[in-house]
Amino acid sequence: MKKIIFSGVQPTGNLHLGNYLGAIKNFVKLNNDDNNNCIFCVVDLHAITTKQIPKELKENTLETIATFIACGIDPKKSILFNQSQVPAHSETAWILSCVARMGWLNRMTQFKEKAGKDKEKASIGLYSYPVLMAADILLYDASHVPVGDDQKQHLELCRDIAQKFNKDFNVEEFFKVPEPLIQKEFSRIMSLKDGQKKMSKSELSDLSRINLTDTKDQIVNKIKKAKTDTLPMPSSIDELRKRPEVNNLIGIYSSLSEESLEKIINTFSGKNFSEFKDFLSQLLVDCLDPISNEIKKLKDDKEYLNQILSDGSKKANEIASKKIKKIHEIVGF
Ligand code: AQP
Repeated sequence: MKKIIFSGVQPTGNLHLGNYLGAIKNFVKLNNDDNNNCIFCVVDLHAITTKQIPKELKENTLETIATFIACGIDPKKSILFNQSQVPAHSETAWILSCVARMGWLNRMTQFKEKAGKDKEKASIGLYSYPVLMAADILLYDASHVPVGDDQKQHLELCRDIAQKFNKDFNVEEFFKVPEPLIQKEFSRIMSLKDGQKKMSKSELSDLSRINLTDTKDQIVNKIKKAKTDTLPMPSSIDELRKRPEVNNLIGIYSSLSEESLEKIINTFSGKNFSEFKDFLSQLLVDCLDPISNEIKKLKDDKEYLNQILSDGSKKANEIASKKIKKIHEIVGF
């Protein structure tokens, strides 16, 4: 039996190094494994939980697909589509929102972070975002969901919703309870300006993130300006853990080079930050330059990208429409 892998990315702007190291790099590995059937979704319904400009949303959807392919996901092996083209996602989300409990959603930290102080003005969609995410995953009987660490809580909620639906309607194992696939190390890449905040597309300052389409000069400049502290490079893991910004930069280095933290610390211990930053910039440029060139090339071929979305949506609709039909029967429609 093949594993069914499902994950989504919001088309809310330039994808960044956090999306790449926390999620997409893992998607590529999973896509390359013949034991998996992978479904990767551009979650445009999730994107509109915060304000989007329609023309930009369309462009960002194509850019997200271009990024998937540029990073190494093969559209012939994996299903790539956008969520809005498969109506069963919205419909299942409604049904599941009648199963999920307010108390469960009230605990979601992402809503609290994204809604900020003025929760009264946040959209209802932003609040029920994790229920839609559960619908995405459960519709395809996904066994595994590769995500960054920030989505861990939402996945736990998805598991709770699946179990409650199965129990409430007495349909044991109708919804498969999915397993999260979260990398052990560096599953949360932090902002270059604040080691306590995650790197994010919606953060106002572009200096806080490395976009996958950044030029060499932009990368070098952002790493040069990345926040550190006044101490020299750390000489032990214990010391590293107490310095969030430095921990983040060395973590990025380790994740890209696949070298252990110990080895990196030994190499740079006691040296100036500028020396380490030069190596890190070079590593980033070597890794991201081919991806960024490919994204730019693919973005010019809108016909090709639209064709991939249309083919992927057809395949996804075939799977999802069978599942929603069964949901109707179970619920009593
Ligand atoms: N900083 C991060 N470190 C590790 N993984 C991350 N992911 C996002 N940020 C980081 C992972 O990338 C996948 C796609 O995320 P998303 O675009 O659907 O939504 P998000 O988590 O809300 O990402 P952003 O960049 O913060 O977007 P905005 O600003 O639009 O909300 C997910 O698997 C996520 O875990």
